[in-house]
Amino acid sequence: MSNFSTGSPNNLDAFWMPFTANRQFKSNPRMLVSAKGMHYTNAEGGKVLDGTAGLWCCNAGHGDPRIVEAVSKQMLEMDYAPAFQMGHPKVFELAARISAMLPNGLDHVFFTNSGSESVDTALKIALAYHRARGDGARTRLIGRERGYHGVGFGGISVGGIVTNRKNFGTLLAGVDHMPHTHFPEQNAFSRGVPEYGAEVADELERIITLHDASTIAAVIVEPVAGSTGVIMPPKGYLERLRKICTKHGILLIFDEVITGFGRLGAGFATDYFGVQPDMITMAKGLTGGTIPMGGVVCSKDIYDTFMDGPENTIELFHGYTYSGHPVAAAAGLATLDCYQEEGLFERANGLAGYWEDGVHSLKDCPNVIDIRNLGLIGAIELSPIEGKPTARAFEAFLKCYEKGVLIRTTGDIIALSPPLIIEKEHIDQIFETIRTVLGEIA
Ligand code: PXG
Repeated sequence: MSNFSTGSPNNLDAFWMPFTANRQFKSNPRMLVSAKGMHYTNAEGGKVLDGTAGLWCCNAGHGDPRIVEAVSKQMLEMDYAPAFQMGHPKVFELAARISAMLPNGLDHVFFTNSGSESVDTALKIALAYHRARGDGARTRLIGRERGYHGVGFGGISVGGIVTNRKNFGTLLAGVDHMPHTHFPEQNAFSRGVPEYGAEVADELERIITLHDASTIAAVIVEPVAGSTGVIMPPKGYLERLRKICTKHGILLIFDEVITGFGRLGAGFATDYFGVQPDMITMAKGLTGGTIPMGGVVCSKDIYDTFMDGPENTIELFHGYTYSGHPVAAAAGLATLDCYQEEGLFERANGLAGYWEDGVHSLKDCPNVIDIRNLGLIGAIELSPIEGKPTARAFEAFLKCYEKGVLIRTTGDIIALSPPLIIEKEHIDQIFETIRTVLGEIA
């Protein structure tokens, strides 16, 4: 007989935590127990200012009553509906609203439950699209060094972060990588997009010459790379990628899991940069982090290519039990209402200058070797302690948390991405706290 009664809240052992130093955490846990607006409350009763929107996802802040109500209502009304061969109204409404937010032609949304699933879905759609067009030799996928596209096998294959790849065998075959766009020598302390580096996009031409365009299905990039420690696209770089992909019949996928839903002060990076991909992957801000949900937006051309055979055949053999889950769809709709009613994307845009000044004010702090920013993203790169990479930034993370500010670190880079409801006084508090901490740990 199963035993359901032995769980204890004081036993931290059973839960294997993701992307976490488990033993270190469990010896000195940092437990968050509630959240409202810009703040978490921890188990000790301390208030913690959220400088990271959870993990880049709580763009509408925490605990907005509109989302809470929509989710509760949906749970009461209908908890679940089968995702295959059945529908429910909210998911259609959400797809229509997302496509209305995007440039013309990006019209069709396939729902998933996370960014990783969105990436794998987009890569599969790219392969199946070329095959459906009778161009099935196009099977190669091109990512970029230092790219992060989640943790599915597709995502880590096109991704370019060595720790996420090296332990997991052979990955997908037929993948190549463009060079990353981080040029600290030329671009350190750039405000917004850096001037130098657009020409590195031409490396894609070299890769295409090596493999031949007729073997390449898609190129995937983060318009702004997040997880790797925040790397901005050099001025003109994304335009150049778009041109090359179009010239060679290669699909361009923008992974907008972090840039989507207002992070740059525009709906999406495609709007911000004025460059239109063939597919966009999204998650996180889609439901403000409240209920897991992701999506892939496809061009009309891609969708129409699939809608071709006999009407009673399934056009794409792909989907998840929880694709377009009604509770997630309700959360998504309410989150879009919050963004719209509060004008949060415009608000982020309006605060971007103040944010930029704030983050760059740390230039004179000890061990700061670069500062980068765009929209409501900020990154402060620290010089590593010799022989102990990541230690300096992790110490800064712990000290900021002790002082009531949640930051995120990756390598020796502090990455900041607050909820879009942030006020100027919160911005001041984040940068004052980091200044104090960088002084203390120098
Ligand atoms: N693509 C991109 C561009 C991402 O940033 C994913 C895909 C995967 O999403 P899921 O929902 O499967 O985790 C991400 C996720 C960080 C951090 O602190 C970033 C992510 C996740 C957790 C932490 O940089 N990005």
